[in-house]
Amino acid sequence: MFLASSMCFPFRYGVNSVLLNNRGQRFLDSEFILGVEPRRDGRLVKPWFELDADGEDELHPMCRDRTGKVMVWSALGTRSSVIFDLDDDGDLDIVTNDFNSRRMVLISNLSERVADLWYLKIKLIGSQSNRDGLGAIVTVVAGDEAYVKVYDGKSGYLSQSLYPLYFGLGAAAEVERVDVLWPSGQEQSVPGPIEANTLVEIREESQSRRRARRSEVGSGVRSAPARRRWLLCRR
Ligand SMILES: [Ca+2]
Ligand SMILES: [Ca+2]
Repeated sequence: MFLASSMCFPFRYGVNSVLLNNRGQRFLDSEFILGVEPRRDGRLVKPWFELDADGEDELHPMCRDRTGKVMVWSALGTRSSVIFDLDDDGDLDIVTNDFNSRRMVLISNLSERVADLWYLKIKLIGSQSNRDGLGAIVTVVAGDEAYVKVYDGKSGYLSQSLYPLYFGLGAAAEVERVDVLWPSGQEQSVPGPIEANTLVEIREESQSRRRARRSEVGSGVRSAPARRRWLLCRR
Protein backbone atom coordinates (compact mmCIF):
# COMPACT_ATOMS: atom_id res chain seq x y z
CA MET A 1 0.00 0.00 0.00
CA PHE A 2 1.37 3.39 -1.03
CA LEU A 3 0.18 6.46 0.90
CA ALA A 4 0.72 9.77 -0.84
CA SER A 5 1.02 12.03 2.15
CA SER A 6 1.69 15.51 0.86
CA MET A 7 -0.47 18.60 1.33
CA CYS A 8 2.38 20.70 -0.10
CA PHE A 9 2.67 24.51 0.29
CA PRO A 10 2.48 26.11 2.84
CA PHE A 11 3.15 22.94 4.79
CA ARG A 12 6.51 21.25 4.96
CA TYR A 13 7.48 18.08 3.17
CA GLY A 14 5.50 14.98 4.02
CA VAL A 15 7.06 11.53 3.73
CA ASN A 16 5.34 9.10 1.37
CA SER A 17 4.56 5.81 3.05
CA VAL A 18 4.82 2.25 1.79
CA LEU A 19 3.05 -0.25 4.00
CA LEU A 20 3.71 -3.94 3.43
CA ASN A 21 1.08 -6.43 4.51
CA ASN A 22 2.88 -8.87 6.81
CA ARG A 23 0.84 -12.03 6.30
CA GLY A 24 -2.35 -10.25 7.33
CA GLN A 25 -1.04 -9.57 10.82
CA ARG A 26 0.07 -5.95 10.53
CA PHE A 27 1.37 -3.36 8.09
CA LEU A 28 5.10 -2.66 8.14
CA ASP A 29 6.56 0.79 7.40
CA SER A 30 8.86 0.12 4.45
CA GLU A 31 9.39 3.37 2.51
CA PHE A 32 13.01 3.85 3.61
CA ILE A 33 13.93 0.17 3.33
CA LEU A 34 12.58 -0.02 -0.23
CA GLY A 35 14.19 3.24 -1.34
CA VAL A 36 11.02 5.26 -1.87
CA GLU A 37 12.33 7.72 0.73
CA PRO A 38 14.36 9.83 0.90
CA ARG A 39 13.89 11.26 -2.56
CA ARG A 40 16.63 11.21 -5.14
CA ASP A 41 19.41 13.70 -4.31
CA GLY A 42 17.57 14.60 -1.12
CA ARG A 43 15.34 17.09 -2.96
CA LEU A 44 12.49 18.26 -0.76
CA VAL A 45 11.55 21.65 -2.28
CA LYS A 46 11.28 23.36 -5.65
CA PRO A 47 10.74 26.92 -6.89
CA TRP A 48 7.00 27.45 -7.25
CA PHE A 49 6.22 31.03 -8.33
CA GLU A 50 7.72 34.49 -8.22
CA LEU A 51 6.37 37.69 -6.64
CA ASP A 52 7.30 41.26 -7.50
CA ALA A 53 7.83 43.06 -4.20
CA ASP A 54 8.40 46.35 -6.01
CA GLY A 55 5.31 46.00 -8.18
CA GLU A 56 1.85 44.49 -8.14
CA ASP A 57 2.68 42.07 -5.32
CA GLU A 58 4.06 44.63 -2.86
CA LEU A 59 1.11 44.14 -0.50
CA HIS A 60 1.47 40.36 -0.50
CA PRO A 61 2.37 39.08 3.01
CA MET A 62 5.46 37.31 1.64
CA CYS A 63 6.79 40.61 0.24
CA ARG A 64 6.75 42.42 3.57
CA ASP A 65 10.15 44.05 4.26
CA ARG A 66 11.46 42.76 0.92
CA THR A 67 12.37 44.34 -2.40
CA GLY A 68 12.73 43.05 -5.93
CA LYS A 69 11.74 39.56 -7.05
CA VAL A 70 10.72 37.13 -4.31
CA MET A 71 10.82 33.43 -5.17
CA VAL A 72 8.25 31.33 -3.33
CA TRP A 73 9.35 27.75 -2.78
CA SER A 74 7.12 24.75 -2.36
CA ALA A 75 7.66 21.44 -0.70
CA LEU A 76 7.65 18.54 -3.15
CA GLY A 77 4.58 16.49 -2.65
CA THR A 78 2.89 13.40 -4.02
CA ARG A 79 -0.85 13.73 -4.44
CA SER A 80 -1.82 10.40 -5.94
CA SER A 81 -0.30 7.20 -7.23
CA VAL A 82 -0.90 4.01 -9.15
CA ILE A 83 0.60 0.59 -8.49
CA PHE A 84 1.02 -1.89 -11.33
CA ASP A 85 3.64 -4.00 -13.06
CA LEU A 86 5.01 -1.27 -15.31
CA ASP A 87 7.80 -3.31 -16.93
CA ASP A 88 5.96 -6.64 -16.91
CA ASP A 89 8.61 -8.47 -14.92
CA GLY A 90 6.26 -9.74 -12.22
CA ASP A 91 6.75 -7.22 -9.44
CA LEU A 92 4.67 -4.15 -8.70
CA ASP A 93 6.00 -0.69 -9.54
CA ILE A 94 4.70 2.74 -8.52
CA VAL A 95 4.07 5.88 -10.55
CA THR A 96 3.12 9.05 -8.70
CA ASN A 97 1.45 12.32 -9.60
CA ASP A 98 3.20 15.18 -7.81
CA PHE A 99 2.08 18.71 -7.07
CA ASN A 100 3.52 21.09 -9.65
CA SER A 101 6.43 18.80 -10.30
CA ARG A 102 7.56 15.80 -12.27
CA ARG A 103 6.11 12.42 -11.50
CA MET A 104 8.16 9.73 -9.80
CA VAL A 105 8.56 6.35 -11.46
CA LEU A 106 9.57 3.86 -8.78
CA ILE A 107 10.71 0.57 -10.28
CA SER A 108 10.76 -2.43 -7.97
CA ASN A 109 13.72 -4.80 -8.11
CA LEU A 110 11.90 -7.55 -6.21
CA SER A 111 11.88 -9.94 -9.18
CA GLU A 112 15.68 -9.69 -9.36
CA ARG A 113 16.15 -10.37 -5.66
CA VAL A 114 13.63 -13.17 -5.13
CA ALA A 115 14.08 -16.43 -7.03
CA ASP A 116 10.59 -17.77 -6.36
CA LEU A 117 8.31 -14.82 -6.98
CA TRP A 118 4.84 -16.20 -7.65
CA TYR A 119 1.93 -14.18 -8.89
CA LEU A 120 -1.11 -14.39 -11.15
CA LYS A 121 -2.54 -11.66 -13.34
CA ILE A 122 -6.21 -11.85 -14.27
CA LYS A 123 -8.01 -10.00 -17.03
CA LEU A 124 -11.79 -10.16 -17.10
CA ILE A 125 -13.94 -9.91 -20.22
CA GLY A 126 -17.59 -9.35 -19.47
CA SER A 127 -20.51 -10.41 -21.64
CA GLN A 128 -23.65 -9.96 -19.54
CA SER A 129 -21.70 -7.55 -17.34
CA ASN A 130 -19.75 -4.54 -18.59
CA ARG A 131 -16.90 -5.30 -21.03
CA ASP A 132 -14.07 -5.07 -18.47
CA GLY A 133 -15.98 -6.80 -15.71
CA LEU A 134 -15.57 -3.79 -13.43
CA GLY A 135 -17.29 -4.44 -10.15
CA ALA A 136 -16.47 -8.14 -10.14
CA ILE A 137 -15.17 -9.85 -7.02
CA VAL A 138 -12.34 -12.25 -7.80
CA THR A 139 -11.10 -14.96 -5.46
CA VAL A 140 -7.85 -16.81 -6.16
CA VAL A 141 -7.32 -20.02 -4.21
CA ALA A 142 -3.66 -21.04 -3.97
CA GLY A 143 -1.89 -23.11 -1.36
CA ASP A 144 -3.84 -22.79 1.84
CA GLU A 145 -4.93 -19.23 1.10
CA ALA A 146 -7.82 -17.51 -0.65
CA TYR A 147 -7.02 -14.05 -1.99
CA VAL A 148 -10.00 -11.77 -2.66
CA LYS A 149 -10.02 -8.56 -4.68
CA VAL A 150 -12.72 -6.21 -5.92
CA TYR A 151 -12.08 -5.36 -9.55
CA ASP A 152 -12.77 -1.62 -9.34
CA GLY A 153 -10.14 -0.54 -11.89
CA LYS A 154 -8.53 2.05 -9.68
CA SER A 155 -5.88 1.96 -7.04
CA GLY A 156 -6.48 4.96 -4.84
CA TYR A 157 -7.40 8.59 -4.46
CA LEU A 158 -7.35 10.58 -7.75
CA SER A 159 -5.81 7.68 -9.62
CA GLN A 160 -6.72 5.01 -12.11
CA SER A 161 -4.47 2.01 -12.26
CA LEU A 162 -3.88 -0.47 -15.04
CA TYR A 163 -5.70 -3.71 -15.68
CA PRO A 164 -5.29 -6.67 -15.11
CA LEU A 165 -5.74 -7.63 -11.48
CA TYR A 166 -2.55 -8.74 -9.75
CA PHE A 167 -2.42 -11.43 -7.07
CA GLY A 168 0.71 -12.25 -5.12
CA LEU A 169 0.70 -15.96 -4.31
CA GLY A 170 3.28 -16.26 -1.57
CA ALA A 171 4.97 -19.68 -1.77
CA ALA A 172 2.34 -21.22 -4.07
CA ALA A 173 3.61 -21.97 -7.58
CA GLU A 174 0.18 -22.78 -8.95
CA VAL A 175 -3.43 -21.80 -8.43
CA GLU A 176 -6.10 -24.30 -7.50
CA ARG A 177 -9.10 -22.27 -8.58
CA VAL A 178 -10.31 -18.81 -9.55
CA ASP A 179 -13.84 -17.76 -8.61
CA VAL A 180 -15.49 -14.72 -10.17
CA LEU A 181 -18.66 -13.03 -8.96
CA TRP A 182 -19.59 -10.90 -11.95
CA PRO A 183 -21.50 -7.60 -11.69
CA SER A 184 -24.38 -9.40 -13.43
CA GLY A 185 -24.64 -11.60 -10.36
CA GLN A 186 -23.35 -14.66 -12.16
CA GLU A 187 -20.88 -16.85 -10.30
CA GLN A 188 -18.18 -18.54 -12.34
CA SER A 189 -15.39 -20.84 -11.28
CA VAL A 190 -12.26 -21.58 -13.29
CA PRO A 191 -10.69 -24.85 -12.13
CA GLY A 192 -6.95 -25.34 -11.87
CA PRO A 193 -4.27 -26.17 -11.72
CA ILE A 194 -3.30 -22.81 -13.19
CA GLU A 195 0.39 -22.12 -13.53
CA ALA A 196 1.69 -19.11 -11.60
CA ASN A 197 3.41 -16.13 -13.23
CA THR A 198 0.93 -16.04 -16.08
CA LEU A 199 -1.78 -13.74 -17.34
CA VAL A 200 -5.17 -15.41 -17.38
CA GLU A 201 -8.10 -14.05 -19.33
CA ILE A 202 -11.52 -15.07 -18.07
CA ARG A 203 -14.55 -14.41 -20.25
CA GLU A 204 -17.93 -14.21 -18.58
CA GLU A 205 -19.90 -17.28 -19.41
CA SER A 206 -22.84 -16.64 -21.72
CA GLN A 207 -26.31 -17.62 -20.57
CA SER A 208 -26.61 -20.24 -23.32
CA ARG A 209 -23.28 -21.79 -22.35
CA ARG A 210 -24.28 -21.71 -18.70
CA ARG A 211 -27.54 -23.53 -19.47
CA ALA A 212 -25.65 -26.09 -21.55
CA ARG A 213 -23.19 -26.71 -18.76
CA ARG A 214 -25.99 -27.20 -16.26
CA SER A 215 -27.52 -29.68 -18.64
CA GLU A 216 -24.21 -31.53 -18.92
CA VAL A 217 -23.90 -31.66 -15.15
CA GLY A 218 -27.49 -32.87 -14.83
CA SER A 219 -26.87 -35.65 -17.32
CA GLY A 220 -23.55 -36.58 -15.73
CA VAL A 221 -21.53 -35.36 -18.72
CA ARG A 222 -18.81 -32.95 -17.66
CA SER A 223 -15.51 -33.43 -19.40
CA ALA A 224 -12.33 -31.65 -18.37
CA PRO A 225 -11.80 -30.06 -21.81
CA ALA A 226 -15.27 -28.50 -21.67
CA ARG A 227 -14.56 -26.93 -18.31
CA ARG A 228 -11.26 -25.58 -19.51
CA ARG A 229 -12.95 -23.64 -22.30
CA TRP A 230 -13.57 -20.82 -19.82
CA LEU A 231 -9.86 -20.31 -19.58
CA LEU A 232 -9.13 -18.52 -22.82
CA CYS A 233 -5.56 -17.49 -22.72
CA ARG A 234 -2.38 -17.76 -20.70
CA ARG A 235 0.71 -15.74 -21.42
CA1 LIG B 1 7.64 -4.62 -12.38
CA1 LIG C 1 11.27 -5.28 -11.21
